[in-house]
Amino acid sequence: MKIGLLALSGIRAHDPELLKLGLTLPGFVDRSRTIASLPSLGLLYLAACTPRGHAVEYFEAESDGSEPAEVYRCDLVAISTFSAQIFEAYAIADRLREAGVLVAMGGLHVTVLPEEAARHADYVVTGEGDRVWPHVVAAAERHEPPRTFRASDYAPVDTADLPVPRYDLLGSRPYNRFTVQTSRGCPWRCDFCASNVMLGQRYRKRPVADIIRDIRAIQAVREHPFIEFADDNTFVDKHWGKELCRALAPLHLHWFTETDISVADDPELLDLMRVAGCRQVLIGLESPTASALGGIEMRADFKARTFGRHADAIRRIQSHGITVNGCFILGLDGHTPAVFEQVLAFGRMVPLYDVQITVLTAFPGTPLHERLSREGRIIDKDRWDLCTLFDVNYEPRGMSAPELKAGIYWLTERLYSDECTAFRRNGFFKMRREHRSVAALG
Ligand code: B12
Repeated sequence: MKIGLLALSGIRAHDPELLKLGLTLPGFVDRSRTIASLPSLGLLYLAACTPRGHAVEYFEAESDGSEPAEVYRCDLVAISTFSAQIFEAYAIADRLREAGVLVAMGGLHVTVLPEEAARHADYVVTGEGDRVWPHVVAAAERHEPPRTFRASDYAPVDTADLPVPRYDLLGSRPYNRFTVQTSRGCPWRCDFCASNVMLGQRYRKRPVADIIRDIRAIQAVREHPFIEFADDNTFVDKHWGKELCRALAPLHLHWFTETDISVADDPELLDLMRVAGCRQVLIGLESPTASALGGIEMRADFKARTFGRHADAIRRIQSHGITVNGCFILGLDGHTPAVFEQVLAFGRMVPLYDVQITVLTAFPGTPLHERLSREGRIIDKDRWDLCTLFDVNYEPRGMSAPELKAGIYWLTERLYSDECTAFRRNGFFKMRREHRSVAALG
């Protein structure tokens, strides 16, 4: 068979006011451009798990949501789904099926809503696709009738036995970053987190040698790749994290990852990360006030417990030459309209190199979605396309939805202003210089 893998990448946001502001604010737009073009690692894994004897090709949907003409030459097309692009994905799937092409859908969104997806796809897959995919391919070969495959019905995925994602299929597409997974899952259970729906399983690290093997496969197709670790929380295990950094150092890479604030507690790890090429860590600070954090992380109240250490932890990480992208969620139940001033004050006091503000978003399958639905606080039910992290689609508790939107516009203009950005960037360079002088004296 000829199998097509179809990714729908890019960034999504609908609020016209925010888009207008975004277009005029350099800091904001630069970041969007940087992250918008990443290949779909999930599909590259599927390619690697495809049984021999089939031709596999990777495609990206066009920026207007249409599919490239070549996918119609495939016998089977695999589509990977996120909520924000799900209606575009369903429309493409409908067109393909009408033209006689078999369609398989998997990924985060359809894992939560397989019945919805089954109206648009021949084969729907819930959970991690690695083990299930060969069975889907076999079903398509035999033209079996539509059905849903659940990863939980197959042997669990062993992260110590993952193949090399088929980076070679990306050809010369202009990706500015390549994704690699070092681990799957996160020990924390934040009520808003959309990744957890996939990862009902425990936090699983990969063997360091496999990670290096995968990076070498990227280097074989791109000379100086910037690596983005597509993890939920990379440095949970500090001992393993150090081993990983020691192995990365000789590769002379630059990389980015998402992790939690506890990396700041281990200066040796921070040193090793810098030497290994870590350029930025993205950390969910979530709120500039402690009161709004209570209960958000449902296992051990991690976010509330670590709140008091944020400013100091950011200083420690950045003084090691690693920039921090601190993320705030606006509209948590504990937030009042004062939160916008409070985030700005934090941004003017603690020089985060990058700062990200997003709207509280009820992704399907999350405890947050369940709670807001129960409380009748979702504004447009089933508008998954609004799950962008930038569009307001719920009634906040401590303010009205229009107040939340207005506050975000107000904060966006100020937080990403030239003046505020310069303060944050200069602050980072100053911290790094001071740390170097102290280290030199020591
Ligand atoms: C890299 C990344 C991106 C890249 C994606 C590149 C791409 N083409 O895929 C970019 C930067 C483009 C991106 C954009 C966005 N992202 Co993003 N992103 C991630 C991130 C950090 C890693 C994803 C990843 O690579 N995972 C590793 C792979 C191996 O896992 P996977 O994709 O789940 O694939 C496995 C299974 O799902 C399954 N599978 C997947 N697809 C298929 C298909 C078939 C047929 C089968 C059988 C199986 C299968 O098998 C795979 C292997 O086990 C996640 C966080 C996370 N940890 O997941 C957020 C995340 C996916 N993003 C998120 C969001 C909100 C967005 C944006 C809406 C942001 C915005 N405003 O624009 C956009 C949406 C883009 C879009 N077009 O819809 C949310 C999505 C939640 C949801 N329910 O949709 C996440 C979970 C972050 C979060 N916690 O909130 N993102």
